[in-house]
Amino acid sequence: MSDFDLESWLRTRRAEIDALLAARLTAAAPAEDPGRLVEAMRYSLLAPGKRLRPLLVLAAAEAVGRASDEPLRLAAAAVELVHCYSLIHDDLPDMDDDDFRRGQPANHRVFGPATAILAGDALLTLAFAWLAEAGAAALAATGDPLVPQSTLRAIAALARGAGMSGMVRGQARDLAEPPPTSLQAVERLAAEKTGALFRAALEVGAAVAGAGPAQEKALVRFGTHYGVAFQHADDLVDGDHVTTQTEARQRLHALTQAALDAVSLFDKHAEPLRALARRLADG
Ligand code: GRG
Repeated sequence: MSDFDLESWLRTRRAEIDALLAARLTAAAPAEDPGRLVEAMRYSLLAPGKRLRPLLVLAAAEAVGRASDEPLRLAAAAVELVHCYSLIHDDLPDMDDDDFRRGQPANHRVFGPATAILAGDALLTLAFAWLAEAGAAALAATGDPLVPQSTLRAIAALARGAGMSGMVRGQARDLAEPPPTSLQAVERLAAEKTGALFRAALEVGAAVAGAGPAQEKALVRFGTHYGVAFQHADDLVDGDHVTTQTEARQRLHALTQAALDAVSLFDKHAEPLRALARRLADG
């Protein structure tokens, strides 16, 4: 058994991501912030979230042996921006119509739906600016000629996970179709709506860290299984599942094991990734 201390790893990495988000999204003076756009972005982004997706970017990069630095953290934070946008839009009256998020009134309840839509739009677009900026900073710091290519891979992965074949597709399915009634349909929806962004997090980490093809494939498999397992875990907490609790629990454990198996080729540097998966299954 490894003596890796997940709690300490999480504390340090979360604090780094939180500090980066706060510093980068500096408060604009009210006169320079038309319609309280930046205030609305900060309101949701800096609210307490678990920062799971950026943590998975960092853990994937660490598995490949890449130490955490500012460009990597910026790329990780970009995934949190996309996640935060999706939560703001998901809570809108024409979507899930939720009043609370991250322990506070939903963005549209404070700023109104129009500003909430724009805050989400601005977070989504900012994510791609940060990925590009992370690549430029890594290139300037290292001169590594492979950086432009890995940056493009990261940008493409995040766009794919967020967009029409990933999270947005899942959201469209959720709105357009009756709720799924079979385990297979539940997991297809989860893979798109929730899993695609987790998978993208692993792909961003792999790309930025310069993972080789076998390493990248392993990390993508981890992300795919982890994403669906996360949704089962979330549904179990919410008592929100169409299958039996027992079946949901079995699937959570099977998918977690599949995620762990996927990264068996890595050495101890993958301990954060493994510990994050174990923690999901342990609740
Ligand atoms: C609006 C394009 C668009 C997509 C919305 C992610 C999503 C799709 C909707 C969120 C609805 C929801 C609550 C799904 C359950 C799984 C989930 C994504 C939970 C929230 O993620 P956490 O627990 O949240 O990581 P924090 O706040 O900790 O970051």
